Amino acid sequence: MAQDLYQAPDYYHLDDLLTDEHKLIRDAAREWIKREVTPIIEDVAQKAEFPKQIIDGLAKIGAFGSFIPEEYGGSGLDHISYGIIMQEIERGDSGVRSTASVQSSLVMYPIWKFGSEEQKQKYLPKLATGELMGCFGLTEPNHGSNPGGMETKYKDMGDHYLLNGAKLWISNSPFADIAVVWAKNEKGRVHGLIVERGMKGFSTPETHHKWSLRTSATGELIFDNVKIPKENLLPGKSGLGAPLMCLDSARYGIAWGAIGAAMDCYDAALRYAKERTQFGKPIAAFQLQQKKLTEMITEITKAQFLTWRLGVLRDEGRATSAQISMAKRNNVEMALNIARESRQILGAMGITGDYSIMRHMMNLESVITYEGTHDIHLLITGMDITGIPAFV
Ligand code: TGC
Ligand code: FAD
Repeated sequence: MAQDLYQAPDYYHLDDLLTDEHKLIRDAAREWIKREVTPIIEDVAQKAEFPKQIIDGLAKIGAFGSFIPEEYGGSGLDHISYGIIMQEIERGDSGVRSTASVQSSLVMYPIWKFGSEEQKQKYLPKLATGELMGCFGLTEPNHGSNPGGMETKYKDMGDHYLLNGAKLWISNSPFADIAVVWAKNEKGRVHGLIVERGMKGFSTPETHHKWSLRTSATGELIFDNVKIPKENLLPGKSGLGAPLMCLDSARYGIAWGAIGAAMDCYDAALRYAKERTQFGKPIAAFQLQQKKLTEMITEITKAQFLTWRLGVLRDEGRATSAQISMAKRNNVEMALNIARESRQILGAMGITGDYSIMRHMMNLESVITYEGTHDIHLLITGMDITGIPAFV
């Protein structure tokens, strides 16, 4: 990849609304991405490899459980800090951000919120350093947008539970040490269980040939009569609301993350448009290209403020699931549109790995589908404003 010349756009001086601590966290993450991720990311994406060598660095910038209290190994930071870290990581690559989101919001968060004190002590400090990596199993082959229909089940066998079923499209599954798995008991009630690699009957085959999120390992979770110790059940909350609370945390991070991808595409397109000459002028001098760039920075600025406000509400404990859905939906679509427009500004160069734009564009095709599809988030907002669910 060409040299990383990234200059983060901040058209309305959003920086003025951040604290000194936010800026320090942001600068550290930004500098680390430039130093450790940019130089390798294109190569690993082309090879469809998860870059394990960056796990330690991700832990050091606070990407694993920044909002988890320090007593459990987290950084005890606010939600705006978590968002900023996700934004900076996704500026580098959505697949890397996925690894961090899953670890923080989908593995550490449920153990912290719904786990026993023993589970918190056992897992959280090691997840915070990356010594243990985790994954989250909700989606199944027959149940994606409708996880309430899940077929994965466990049975109480007296001294242990017996788990059977399968999960599909699971980020981090091929290398995760533990999986937070959502399954129904004999009464049909959803509970979370911690499944550890090495348990007999548990396997995690990798899903290959993805054109998107190639730096993130995706796979299945297969449970064939897996004996789960009783102490591995998350005791704090049952029902579909428990995994949906985790999704709120992850979707919030994605709303910030997508802005990072958009900012990177816009920055590259603006620089290219000023440097590339056709018909004796920089292409930035043509009105058609200015329209594209103007619309991009307008949309980025709107998304930055929407998301910053969402962060304030989340820090105050007032952000609703529907508000989070709106931000995830808006920002991911915005980023995907900006990636497509930026790609065009670069002409043929836009399809090469010399620039990050095509990689962002392909990654965002997953981001617009996972953590609730674009359509599902529309229906969540629709239900919130009308009071009428239109899912079925
Ligand atoms: P519904 O009947 O509406 O709700 C069931 C229960 O849950 C409660 N609830 C929530 N609780 C907390 N937070 C939320 N956001 C909640 N939303 C709903 C609700 O009150 C109810 O509680 P109770 O006590 O009455 O039982 O559920 P539904 O089955 O009608 O589904 C609603 C719907 C469609 C919105 C939901 O299922 C949904 O969001 N579907 C999308 C599925 C999804 O997003 N899957 C993501 C899988 S993980 C992933 O993609 C990771 S990618 C990560 C990466 O690599 O970055
Ligand atoms: P479906 O639910 O089959 O939807 C197909 C289409 O139908 C979509 O366009 C959808 O919007 C539309 N649709 C569905 N229902 C309705 C409706 N009621 N009204 C209107 N339209 C509707 N899951 C996990 O549990 N853990 C993970 O770590 C994880 N990581 C992922 C990583 C990647 C790279 C990808 C691609 C997915 C990942 N997922 C993960 C799964 C993801 O959450 C699901 O793909 C997503 O929820 C959609 O489910 P589906 O693919 O089965 O699509």
